[in-house]
Amino acid sequence: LAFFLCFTTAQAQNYEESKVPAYTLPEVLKMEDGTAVRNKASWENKRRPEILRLFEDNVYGQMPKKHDSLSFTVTNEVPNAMDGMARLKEVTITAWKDKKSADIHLTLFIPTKPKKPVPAFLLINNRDQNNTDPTRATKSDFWPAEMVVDSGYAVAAFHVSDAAPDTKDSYQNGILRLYPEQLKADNGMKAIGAWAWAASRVMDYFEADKDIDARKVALVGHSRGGKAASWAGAQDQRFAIVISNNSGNTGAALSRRRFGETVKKINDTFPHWFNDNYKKYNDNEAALPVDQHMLLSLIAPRPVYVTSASEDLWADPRGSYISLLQAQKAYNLYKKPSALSPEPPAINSPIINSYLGYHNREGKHNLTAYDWQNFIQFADYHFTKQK
Ligand code: GTR
Repeated sequence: LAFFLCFTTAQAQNYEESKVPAYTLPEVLKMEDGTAVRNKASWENKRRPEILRLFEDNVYGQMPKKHDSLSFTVTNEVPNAMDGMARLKEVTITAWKDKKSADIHLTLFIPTKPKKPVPAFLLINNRDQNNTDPTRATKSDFWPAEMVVDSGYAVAAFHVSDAAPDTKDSYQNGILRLYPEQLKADNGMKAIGAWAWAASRVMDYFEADKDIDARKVALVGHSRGGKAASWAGAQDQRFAIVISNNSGNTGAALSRRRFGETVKKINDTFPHWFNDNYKKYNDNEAALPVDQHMLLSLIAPRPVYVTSASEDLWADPRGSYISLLQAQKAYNLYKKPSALSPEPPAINSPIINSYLGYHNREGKHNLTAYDWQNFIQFADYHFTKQK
């Protein structure tokens, strides 16, 4: 019994700052070979591609660039949705490769009032499908579509299960049917990569929809969806703003802190999220050639907003903030102003007027109306007020 107790203590999650191990983060602005990165050109041509490849190979898996064709079918259109406030479009985005196809179902409300084209918010929905009910019979603060539309933005969502169902036995049954070679590769894409891939296909659709200002799309994801949103926004520079809500381990939080969820824990519980190589870093974070501050740095110079929730220690609020602070090094190359202070702000004190934004909401792990209000403020600042 003594041995068993000892064993379980060793495996228990750490929630104490004093027990965070000493760690050294890989430098955002230093190449693998030790060369310093001093300007935008070497960042964009050398370090950024290097970091992307390190994340593909060691964490999220490859991002397949090629499909044979893509089609967009509007399956339902309601001109006077939301009591006349919005036009509803339900769109099926179909990707084809080697005679196989996969569908992403998009729900999109476009405000009727402001002049077109409009900026948009896109949510990667990882929770109940009813959160994005197109009929609005069910409403949810997880996707407060009326509030977003009322603020002058189009609001869209797709569900992760279209891209990759969220279980280890079924994740193959989405877009991975088009890319079977990924299932065999140690650096092959799995569910999180597939969700990010789908977000980029929605961006392809936005570029074709004249009602949408595709240069002003803010991508939002919560928790596992926030990991996918961060990865999508890191690679696909068409996303103008990236919002990583309570994304935690292998999202915004630093893995080396081993605070709350750890790499081993996430790989054991969700073996279908990250590539096979990532399992080598179970209880071995120091060997990772990246940490999550480098993921956020890839979003530079585009605005990024990270959130935590005060009771969501599993997702390491402090580690998410330090990660954002470290990512600032890439923003500095572009002289993009940041209002981050060395210590995290108080609870419910959002940092909005900054290229790197952050809040720590009072309460539990969730995506709420409070979070969305701040996302809208952040987008207002960057899309209209600041420019
Ligand atoms: C948890 C998981 C987290 C986070 C969360 C969620 O079980 O450990 O990494 O993704 O689920 O998606 O709500």
